[in-house]
Amino acid sequence: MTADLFDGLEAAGPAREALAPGAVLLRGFAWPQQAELLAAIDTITAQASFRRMVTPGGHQMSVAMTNCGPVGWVTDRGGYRYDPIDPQSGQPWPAMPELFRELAETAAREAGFAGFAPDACLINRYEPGAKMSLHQDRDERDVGAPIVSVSLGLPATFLFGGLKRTDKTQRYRLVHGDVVVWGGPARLAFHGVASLADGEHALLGRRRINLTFRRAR
Ligand code: MD6
Ligand code: FE
Repeated sequence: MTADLFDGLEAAGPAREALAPGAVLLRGFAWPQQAELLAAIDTITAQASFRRMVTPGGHQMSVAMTNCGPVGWVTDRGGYRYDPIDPQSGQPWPAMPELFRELAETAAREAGFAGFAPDACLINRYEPGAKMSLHQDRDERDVGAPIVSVSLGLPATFLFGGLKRTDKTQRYRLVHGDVVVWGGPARLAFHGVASLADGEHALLGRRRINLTFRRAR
């Protein structure tokens, strides 16, 4: 019985995988909190619903987004920014649950970035076919702080490249409960998510949800 469980873990890869200097994948790190995370996401999205934002270039994103915390990442025809107000409701974003803050802080510490205090949590929802093109996360004032990324629901292929858009990318499969921490020399690496394959997740159905925690200001 125990052997079977361990076989499963080994099949998913080692518990800790270095993607690059400064970037580490912590397999299953959010697994113990999964039920509370999903309940908190439901509460947040009841107040600030998922919406597909428009890029400055006028394209509607395939990924639906919302936020919690003091500031939220938004995009519209005017550009990308962190905003304390949800433009959809005119209200502040829902508060960041203590559970979120703690998970982000402990994952960052585990990866060698002690003292991470996120002020923004972007919540991404992928349905089959949704993807995120190669980009850098560079709208944050202080790129000295890492980013912590939590994957829930359907598996995704994460693309991870270098500091130049044209650098070769590597592919990693991220599954429910995996956490990627990303800072230091990797902080401005290009990355993206390949078109989500269809499937059925026991808790989330035909969806992947990703939380990314940042120190934005
Ligand atoms: C996603 N993640 O996994 C999109 N950015 O849905 C990101 O864009 C990302 O996972 C910076 C650091 C980690 C990430
Ligand atoms: Fe990103």
